Amino acid sequence: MPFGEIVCGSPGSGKSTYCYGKHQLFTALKRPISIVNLDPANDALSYPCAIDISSLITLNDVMEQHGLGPNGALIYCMEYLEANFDWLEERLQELGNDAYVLFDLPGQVELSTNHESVKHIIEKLTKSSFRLAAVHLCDAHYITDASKYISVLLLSLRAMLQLELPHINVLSKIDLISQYGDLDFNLDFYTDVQDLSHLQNILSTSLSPRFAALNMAMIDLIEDHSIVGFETLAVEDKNSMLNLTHAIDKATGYIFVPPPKSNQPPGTIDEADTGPSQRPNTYALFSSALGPMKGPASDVRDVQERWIDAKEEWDAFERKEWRKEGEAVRDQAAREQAAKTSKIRERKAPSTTHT
Ligand SMILES: Nc1nc2c(ncn2[C@@H]2O[C@H](COP(=O)(O)OP(=O)(O)OP(=O)(O)O)[C@@H](O)[C@H]2O)c(=O)[nH]1
Ligand SMILES: [Mg+2]
Repeated sequence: MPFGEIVCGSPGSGKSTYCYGKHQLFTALKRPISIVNLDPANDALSYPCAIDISSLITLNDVMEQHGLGPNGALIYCMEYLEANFDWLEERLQELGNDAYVLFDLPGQVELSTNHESVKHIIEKLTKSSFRLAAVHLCDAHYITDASKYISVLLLSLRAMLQLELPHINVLSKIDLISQYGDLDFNLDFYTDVQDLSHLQNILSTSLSPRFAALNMAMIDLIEDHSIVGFETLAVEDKNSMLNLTHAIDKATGYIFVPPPKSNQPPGTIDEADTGPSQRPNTYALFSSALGPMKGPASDVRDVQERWIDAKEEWDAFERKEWRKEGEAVRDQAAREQAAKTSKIRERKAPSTTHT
């Protein structure tokens, strides 16, 4: 059964970068992964792309032929894809039953909040046995402003209601958050969507009373449904990517069974007790849907410490670790080179004694 993620969110929230980061991570973990580009305006793809909507239709052609602007043309492209779903289905079938597919959507939010084409495409994918989760990226800097945070909550809620999939909201680019000044609350207030009435004081000082009241009414609505929460993401941070992967695997029920000879992280299980073909499978259970969330970045307080409270110290620590790793790689390369040179000398030795 193929699994996948519908990667959606506002323009520039980091969707394509996330797809590329996940491709690199999964390739290193030997997990299957394919990316489908569904953004017809994405003409400089940064990642290896298995299926590209541009092979079916391009934004420029639609703009020229139908006299549309870029946004209208994009909607047309999505409707065209929906009408030609068999084109997509045929290519997805070629990826096989074990495929794990990321669908990189365009940034126009209406595609995941009110326009029907993406919803219908998802329904068709689900019918064709895909197990999908929606991964909705929101730029983390919005949480630095109370009223923008409310907009993000509403947008996330709207996308959840529209797409009707297991839904993971993500505050992306969390590594940049400290650039935007101090947060009014700890990060877990925003990720867990805790008692939002605390926002009231901030809103009443920054907005006219009428709009503050409107915001409070929207807060009540969000709290009544209490279904919005957020993961965090810093795409270049391996722990952050692994933690998000775990949350998504939990949502879809995906269990990864690595190839029999692959290594598992040290200390996962007692290697002496299990044969090689059993080992990775046991690890797979621990590391996927059934396993508890654990490890660095699995607790939002760790994320707060890494990117907000002690960012400079952690940055300095990581630089030091990278330097050490770099030196170890250089030393290893020098040792290998020295070993090679001495072997060559040994091989050459008999001919020099003859001369
Ligand atoms: N620091 C940092 N920058 C990021 C991260 N994710 C994305 N970016 C940057 O954000 C910018 C936009 O990223 P994209 O991946 O193009 O965003 P997108 O959502 O695909 O954009 P559209 O397709 O135009 O909607 C790029 O400059 C990325 O390098 C992150 O986790 N941390
Ligand atoms: Mg993109």
